[in-house]
Amino acid sequence: MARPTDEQRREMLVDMVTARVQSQRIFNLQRQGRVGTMAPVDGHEATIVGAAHALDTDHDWVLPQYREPIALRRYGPEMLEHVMLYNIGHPAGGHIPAPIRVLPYQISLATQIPHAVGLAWGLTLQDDPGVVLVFFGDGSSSEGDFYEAGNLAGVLGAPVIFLCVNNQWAISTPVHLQTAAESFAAKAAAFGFPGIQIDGNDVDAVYDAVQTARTRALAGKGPTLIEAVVYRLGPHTTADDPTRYVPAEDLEAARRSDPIKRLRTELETAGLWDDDVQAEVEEAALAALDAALEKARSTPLAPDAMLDHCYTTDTQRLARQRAGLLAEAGPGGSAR
Ligand SMILES: Cc1ncc(C[n+]2csc(CCOP(=O)(O)OP(=O)(O)O)c2C)c(N)n1
Ligand SMILES: [Mg+2]
Repeated sequence: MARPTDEQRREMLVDMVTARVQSQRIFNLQRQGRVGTMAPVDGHEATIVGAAHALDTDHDWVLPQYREPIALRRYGPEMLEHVMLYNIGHPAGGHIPAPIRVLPYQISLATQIPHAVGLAWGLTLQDDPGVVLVFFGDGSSSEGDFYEAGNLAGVLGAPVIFLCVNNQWAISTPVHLQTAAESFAAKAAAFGFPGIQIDGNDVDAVYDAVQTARTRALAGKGPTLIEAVVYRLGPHTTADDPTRYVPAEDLEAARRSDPIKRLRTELETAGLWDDDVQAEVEEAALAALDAALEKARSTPLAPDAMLDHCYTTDTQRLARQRAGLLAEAGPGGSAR
């Protein structure tokens, strides 16, 4: 079993606390009308952070859905800038500059999964020593893209890790209405590669599962499907009222398994964490968030920015539209 060191576990808790505090602040900013709709991270931290810490940020790629980017701090401070640009609706939030190996937010369910397989197969063709980890939800697993991508990955033996975050809900659809399968992990049998179910609130279990899958992928043995079982502790998004459908007793039970409480208790017992550290981490997280929001708000917005990052070079139609937008804005024009 690959076990993280004490120092890694401490770093993981820093990332988990940072993500939750920042996510809660962004939630409040939405309530003030300062950012758009957002999906809180609460309850998913051990899975996202544990996975990120098992990867090599210099070589391995991460394709998130929409709940993960705030917890991918390990990939660099640029991630928070991306999150804030995205949250204010700035077109620059649709792109993460190199060398960060993380793709932008994906709202259209499951489309990141075939992208991950293509990217992973591309790495193999280029003899690039990296793997690709793709996050998707229990709800996304019902999309055709998941099955097509899983099948192709199995056939190609692509170096990809499918990480299904089973948080029990797809908005208001509970897992028992999502699938009649015994588990999401069991679906790997149809693709011809291993599928394992783990406790996604246990950062050590996530770290171990991702390390094992990574080693396997790098050895040319192909993909792994990991189902991380967690519980969505917050609303689906700022546009949701979960009190209408989440049973209060289930939520209460899930709160007792809160991944942050769990790791914090363990680290406190080992003398590696205390209230002062907690306060310092929270303060630094909020300061970083304020700075990233400020930076995002002052990022210039070119009138034709929405056409950037669609293609490497504009198609003829895009080029015409770009010229039209620039002409409309006039010299030195801005979209704001
Ligand atoms: C192709 C597509 N269909 C429907 C939606 C609407 N939608 C947005 S989030 C969501 C639920 C997704 O659930 P899950 O994959 O479990 O992720 P979670 O929100 O639980 O993290 C749905 C149905 C969408 N964004 N894209
Ligand atoms: Mg879900």
